[in-house]
Amino acid sequence: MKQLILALDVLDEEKALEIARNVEEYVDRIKVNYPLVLSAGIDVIRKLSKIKPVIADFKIADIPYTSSLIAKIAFENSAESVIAHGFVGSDTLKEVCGVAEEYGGKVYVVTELSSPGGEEFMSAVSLKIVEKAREVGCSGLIAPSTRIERLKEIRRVAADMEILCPGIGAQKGSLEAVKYADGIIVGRGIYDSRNPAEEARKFRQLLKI
Ligand code: NUP
Repeated sequence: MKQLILALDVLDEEKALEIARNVEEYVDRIKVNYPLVLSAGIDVIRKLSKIKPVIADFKIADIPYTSSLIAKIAFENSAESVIAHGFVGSDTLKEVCGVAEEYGGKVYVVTELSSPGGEEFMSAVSLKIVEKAREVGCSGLIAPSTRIERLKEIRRVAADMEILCPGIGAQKGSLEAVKYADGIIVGRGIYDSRNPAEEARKFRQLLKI
């Protein structure tokens, strides 16, 4: 079954918990990012993880040692998985995957950002990033729904890996991404709508195709 992942980029903890409870019936996991964690504090991960497993989207992109500390903090605070950047190279990815393994957690690697700028530098190396991520033993990849041709390429070389796709909704990514992804990540399309539960229900329906 393909997954629906809620990207919860709101700034207020109460609001975040309220939205998470409203949509819990329809979403598989919740992804937090810096806006929420820097405003509400790291403990918000633990609180949300009582509702659904939490992906900590810290886009880890540092030297191996510093990256391992970031991953450790995420897992110590109940994150189920972390997101790391791939362009940093295999030493950092190896270190982060090592930490994840200690906690029984997962690591997803960003191939190329879904925003237009992702094409300026990252598209040129994203297939190499896929190879490195696989070599190191990372669980999965983040790939754009906003550039279907790139997503297809990434799927082609990563047939054996889990792929999560952001960009559907506010970034106008294509729903066709559902065909190539194991899960979609939707933020504003759900939490900024008048009725987040209803929007989440519709996305859940789409994943059944
Ligand atoms: O390439 C990426 N694109 C992207 O949008 C990698 C990501 N991790 N994200 C994240 O997905 C982004 O930081 C945000 O948290 C979420 C998309 O939110 P929205 O555009 O659906 O509101």
